[in-house]
Amino acid sequence: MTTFDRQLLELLRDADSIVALTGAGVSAESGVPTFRDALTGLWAKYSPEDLATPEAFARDPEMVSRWYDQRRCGVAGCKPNGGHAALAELQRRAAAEGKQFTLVTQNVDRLHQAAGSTDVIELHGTLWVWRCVDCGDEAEERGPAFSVYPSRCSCGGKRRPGVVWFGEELPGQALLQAQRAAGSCRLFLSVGTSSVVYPAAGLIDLALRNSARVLEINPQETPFSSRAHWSIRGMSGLVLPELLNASFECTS
Ligand code: BJW
Ligand code: ZN
Repeated sequence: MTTFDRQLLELLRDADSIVALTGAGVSAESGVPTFRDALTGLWAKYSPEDLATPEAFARDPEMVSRWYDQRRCGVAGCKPNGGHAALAELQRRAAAEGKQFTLVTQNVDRLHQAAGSTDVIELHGTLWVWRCVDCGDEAEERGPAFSVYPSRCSCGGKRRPGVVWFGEELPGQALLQAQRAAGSCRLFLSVGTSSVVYPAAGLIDLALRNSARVLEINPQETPFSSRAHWSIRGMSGLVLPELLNASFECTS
């Protein structure tokens, strides 16, 4: 059983605005691979330049779509874990008390929504929506693996996954909303992200510059660890539920 800092528990209980930024680590305990973990991360086996850029899709749409469709089908078998559930609970608690809670995710798996979180700000899109590169038509794909790669739109155009690749702009409205929330919150939680991909990682900076308290939950150190007010080295699926329970029970 972890003992948490009392000030952190009180802030988690009392703060009138909280932002949580999540990354792939939040879904690791659900069986979704992260990107940069040394042995198990996707980028340990595949090169991001070959798969996660618009140039890669233009060069080899078949390979890129096949890889993303495999990931879509893999995630279909994954369930949210205790970390997702705790963040959904934090949102419900905040709503009941008339407080602000904003969940910003870099994840493309929609496991937060599966756990009951609402109004999730998706900075890097989602694996579940595919978009025609010619007419822009979007469709949610929850079915079995595609039979043709790249899959085709009714207009004949190639369809790409609705994720944000390197060098692509993030969805403007989502980024703006996330920046506004980060720049005005009291407590910022950075959970399961290596904090090396921008502009998402810049949200932590924005929160720090506006005097928010920052809690990081990650088994590994990140470029922001030394600036976080609290750094908990652990797995979010275990730490978040314990932390939430402790803050519920905290009386002062
Ligand atoms: C656990 C755990 C457990 C394990 N519990 N934790 C400024 C400075 C430098 C570079 C740039 C900059 N601004 C822009 C850039 C370029 C680039 C960038 O940031 N590059 C850096 C990598 C150097 N950014 C971009 O290109 C972005 N676009 C952009 O800026 O456009 C500008 C523009 C303006 C106008 C016109 C046009 C363009 C786009 C970034 C898109 C990122 N896309 C990806 C792929 C999505 C699709 C897919 O799924 O394939 O998003 S890359 C990948 O990284 C994915 C993730 O969302 C993202 C972040 O990774 P995340 O979530 O942090 O995962 P990991 O694996 O890195 O970390 C996991 C962590 O969990 C680890 O720390 C573990 O320890 C921990 N962990 N188990 C808790 N159980
Ligand atoms: Zn089309």
